[in-house]
Amino acid sequence: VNEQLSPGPVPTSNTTDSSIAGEAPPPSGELEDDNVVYFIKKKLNVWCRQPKGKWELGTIQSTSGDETSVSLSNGNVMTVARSEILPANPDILEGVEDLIQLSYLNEPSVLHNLQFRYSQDLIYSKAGPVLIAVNPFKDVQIYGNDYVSAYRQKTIDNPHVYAMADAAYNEMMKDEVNQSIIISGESGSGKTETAKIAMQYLAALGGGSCGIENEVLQTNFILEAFGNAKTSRNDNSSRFGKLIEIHFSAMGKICGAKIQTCKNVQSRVVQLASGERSYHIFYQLCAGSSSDLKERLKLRAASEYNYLNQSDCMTINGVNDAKKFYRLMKALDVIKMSKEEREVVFKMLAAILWLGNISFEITDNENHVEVVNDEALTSTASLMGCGSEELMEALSTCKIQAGKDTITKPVTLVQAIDGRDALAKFIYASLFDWLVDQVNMSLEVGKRRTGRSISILDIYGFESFQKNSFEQFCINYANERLQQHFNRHLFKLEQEDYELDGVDWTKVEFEDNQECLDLFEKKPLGLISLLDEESNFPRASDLTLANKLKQHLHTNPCFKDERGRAFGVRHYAGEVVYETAGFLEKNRDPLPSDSIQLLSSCSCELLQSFSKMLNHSPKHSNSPFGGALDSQKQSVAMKFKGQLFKLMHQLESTTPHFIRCIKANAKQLPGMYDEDIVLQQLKCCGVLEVVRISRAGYPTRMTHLEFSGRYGFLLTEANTSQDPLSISVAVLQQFNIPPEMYQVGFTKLFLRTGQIGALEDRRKQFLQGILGVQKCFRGYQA
Ligand code: AD9
Ligand code: MG
Repeated sequence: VNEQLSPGPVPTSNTTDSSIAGEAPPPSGELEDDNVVYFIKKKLNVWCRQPKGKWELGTIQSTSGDETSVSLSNGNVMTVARSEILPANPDILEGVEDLIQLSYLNEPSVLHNLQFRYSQDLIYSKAGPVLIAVNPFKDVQIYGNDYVSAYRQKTIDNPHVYAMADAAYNEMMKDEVNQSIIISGESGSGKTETAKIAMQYLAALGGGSCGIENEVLQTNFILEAFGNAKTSRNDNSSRFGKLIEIHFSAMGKICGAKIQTCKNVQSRVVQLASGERSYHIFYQLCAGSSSDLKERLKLRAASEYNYLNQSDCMTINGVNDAKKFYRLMKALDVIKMSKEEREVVFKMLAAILWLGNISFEITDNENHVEVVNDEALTSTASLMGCGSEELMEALSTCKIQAGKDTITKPVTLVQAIDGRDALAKFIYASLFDWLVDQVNMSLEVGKRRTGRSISILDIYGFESFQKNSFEQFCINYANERLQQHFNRHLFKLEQEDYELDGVDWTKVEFEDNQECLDLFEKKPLGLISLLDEESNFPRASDLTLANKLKQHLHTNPCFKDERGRAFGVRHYAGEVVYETAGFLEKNRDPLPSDSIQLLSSCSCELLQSFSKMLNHSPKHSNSPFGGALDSQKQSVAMKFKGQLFKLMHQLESTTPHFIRCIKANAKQLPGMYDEDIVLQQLKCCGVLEVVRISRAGYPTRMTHLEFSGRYGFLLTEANTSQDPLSISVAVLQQFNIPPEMYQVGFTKLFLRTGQIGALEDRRKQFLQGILGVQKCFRGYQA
């Protein structure tokens, strides 16, 4: 036996028992009655839940009935119920790269393993096929050209985004199957950064002569300027979901790309919470444009615009908006956006800012208003390319169809403000979509064949707050869809592995979330259909919506009745209570017909085209302000569902690779690991579910050769056969591993959780025994 196997002094704990064969079966899964004795005897570590919920390491001293006395590593002894104790992993498994290698996959073990790694800046780990990325909130020296080459040449193989991108690339080149990298996680967990890291790797690998890889990377600056904003949880929060599909040539070089986006409500343009900002581009434009441009746009400082100064936050620590604007211009150069087009985009942005400064004057005691004729009005009108009079009329009156006649009526202050804001939101949303189209046109390179693409999805993760509204409703629905994709793929992988090796996989349980998806999608009695139906009733309210949902869905097992205007959904990641306040309005997201007419009459061609995209003729609308959904205008939920289906459809034809981003604390600080926050995310992003699926199956897989090589020498009775399979089986029998704990495949052994840890324990004892003998022997020689 090679002495190198055990450097340093031989530990004396756990090794007093030198007999190997004929022991009680090693522990499996949770801590059961027989295991407790085993744990006491072996002084094995356990996790003990503290009164505040934290888990501490310790060893069991004694047990009586349900009560167990535990000696904690901090020196204290405490008595707790058996349910408060979970088995901990043997030391050799400390900080393993893949959680699946752990003998015990319980929550404290998983949390501890990630923390152990995080404390050494090992921010990436695996949970079976899933890559877990824990946000370091600081620069970690594991990126750049040297690392790209190292991962390419496989001189490093520990978990990394590069390793995953490399696997996707290789698989694509080898099998000509489209691949996808699906990144999820909660706000601020690092999805967008991770997506960029993956793109950098692919650009380095697939960089060719045409420079399109640079264009692909530059799109990040453009989309982030227009789609990201500072929120309370992330200074650079993406307010849209993004799928970028990168195409490769037969030589493996990037030859084009396509971006799809998915977003729900855009209220940020007109309304800001304290400490948050609007989209970066507004501040960048105000800070970075030249004096010439400023003059053409009639632009002022950001602080002079109501849409921006309503929040107390105008700048971001460490960010120079003017520099960012300069950077954006360079990116626009790369995608070859013309000077004229740029000018129009900036005009639209300035028009939105000036719109927010338009004010109203109450003219009678019914709160009817007129638009104040000031600089804000004239600036907006000139930027949009319409007359001040027309803009005034569109914002302060509405037309109602009465038989054959059209009657013009003044609107109230609330209606006027809503109408003005709706126009601003609409222009911004359309501008964003138009920009994505422009980027796509520039990335498109000829006709491509499928089979050689890698899509990267960066999408908001599951959200559950104190108060959850329509935004969370849409986001969580999207995550439910993604989760299904994830589960099905994972299960398929498991199944394939078992089938390939001739193992009976029907013994593996698997939970699908189809029921919850049905709750959202079923027609006519699903959440989205019912919401749309209610949005069509002009007299509907938050309460009628809540009642309607309860009336039709209370028997659904995923639906939960809540008091008043709320309802609950049992998501895969936990239960969420949604407040219906604002649901109808956000789902309708109405744009007054007068505004649509105004847009179509503007001399700005871009605005005209936006109005056409609505496919919405004002003549059909009989309720111009905040009324029912127009029959031709799609509801926000339906549109969202449509975009989501398109994304999912595209992903379904790819081989997925999953990355789950985790943020270690809510303060965006380096070096701080908050167990509660991490645990909650592990649950939400389905990592514990992967672990659960694996636990239900046979997570440990070793070839007969590996297994017999590692444990064969422990056999007490000489095995005459040299065949790895029969040696492996003899090992399993000698150690009394129960038959339900393993399966023997054609090439591999499949073991349930906990089995390998116990075998390792025996192996270690044996080796230490031998080392002890060697030391004695050397001492004797000396
Ligand atoms: V949101 O849902 O769009 O609000 P993301 O996209 O999950 O969110 P983002 O990628 O923007 O989070 O990361 C937030 C911040 O974490 C970044 O601005 C970085 O400061 C920090 N971060 C994330 N990943 C890394 C990393 N690998 N190395 C260093 C990182 N810093
Ligand atoms: Mg993001």
